[in-house]
Amino acid sequence: MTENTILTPPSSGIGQVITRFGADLLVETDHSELLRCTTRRKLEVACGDRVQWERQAQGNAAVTRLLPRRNVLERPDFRGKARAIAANIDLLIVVTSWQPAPVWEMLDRYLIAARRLPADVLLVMNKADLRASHASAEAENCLAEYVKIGYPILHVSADHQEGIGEILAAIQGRTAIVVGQSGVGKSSIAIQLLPDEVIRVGTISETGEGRHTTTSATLYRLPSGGALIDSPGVRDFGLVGLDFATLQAGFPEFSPYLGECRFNNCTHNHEPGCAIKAAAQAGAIPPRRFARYLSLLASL
Ligand SMILES: Nc1nc2c(ncn2[C@@H]2O[C@H](COP(=O)(O)OP(=O)(O)OP(=O)(O)O)[C@@H](O)[C@H]2O)c(=O)[nH]1
Ligand SMILES: [Mg+2]
Ligand SMILES: [Zn+2]
Repeated sequence: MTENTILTPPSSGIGQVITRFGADLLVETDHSELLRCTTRRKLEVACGDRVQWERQAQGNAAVTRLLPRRNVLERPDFRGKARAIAANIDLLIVVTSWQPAPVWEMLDRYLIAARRLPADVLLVMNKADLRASHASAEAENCLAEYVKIGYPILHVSADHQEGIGEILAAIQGRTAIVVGQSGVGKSSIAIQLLPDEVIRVGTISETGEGRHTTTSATLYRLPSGGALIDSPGVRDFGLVGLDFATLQAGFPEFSPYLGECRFNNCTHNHEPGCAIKAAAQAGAIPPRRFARYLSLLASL
C-alpha cells in the first residue's frame, strides 16, 4: 500500500444506519467512521439497515443503495401505510412496566410481529420496584399466562440496576431492539447497558418537566458485542397487513391442537368441533390470551 492510500479515506463503501436526523441518516462505515448522509425518500431506509454510501463534492456523503434486509419491523403510520422502525433484528425485547400499566393486547401484537420477522423474543417487566404497589390481581393473572406458555420473562428495575445483566446475557452478541409503550423505561434500560459516553446522538429530547422521550430509533454497539436499538415509545402498536396465518402463528400455545379441529379451515371462533376452543374452555390454553385472540380475529 502506498502512503496515499492510507491517508485518503475511502470515497464509498458499505455501512449500517445508526439513526435518522430529520431527512438525513447517520451511517457507521465498516471502518467505524460516523458519516452524516443525505438519502432519497423513496429508499425508505431504517435504523439497522446495511447501505452503500458515497462521498460527494463539498465533503457531503449520500446513501445510494439499500442492501438486502434479513427482516424489518414495521408499524402503520396515520394513513395505515407501513413505516419501517428498524431492520435486521435478532431479538425483540418487548418492555412493559407496572406504571404505565401493561396493555396486554399490544404485547400480543408485538409477539405476532416477532414471529413474523422472525426474531426471538424476550419480555421485560420493568419497574419491578413498583410491582407490589401497582400490580393488580388481574395483571398478575395475565402475566402468569405468558409464563405458562413459556415466553422468557425478566423482572427488571432499570432505576435500581436490577436484572440488567440478564438482559445482556439474553442478547448474546446479537442485534436486539427494545420496543413498547412510551414511558416504560426502554431508554433507561439502554442507558444501563451502555457506557456513559455512548448515548451521544441527539435522539432523546426534553418533553418538559425533566421527561425525556426517544424520537428516533437509534442503534448502539454494546461493549461486549452485539447491538441494542432504542426505539421511540408508542401509544399503540398496530400490525400492517395481518392475515389469518400470521395471527394463528402468533399464538404458539395453539400448536399442539392444530389439525384436531373438525374443519381444516377452522378459525377457532364459532365452528363446531374446535379443538382450540375446547382446550381454552378446559383451561389448557390460557383463557385471557384466547379472548384476545378472538378480538384480533374479529379485527382482520
Ligand atoms: N420506578 C421506576 N421508574 C423507572 C424505572 N425505569 C425507568 N423508570 C422511569 O420511567 C420514566 C421513563 O423512562 P424512559 O426510559 O424515558 O422510558 P422510555 O420507554 O424510553 O420512553 P419513550 O422514549 O417515551 O418511549 C423515567 O422517569 C424513568 O426514570 C424503574 O425501574 N423503576
Ligand atoms: Mg426512550
Ligand atoms: Zn378450531
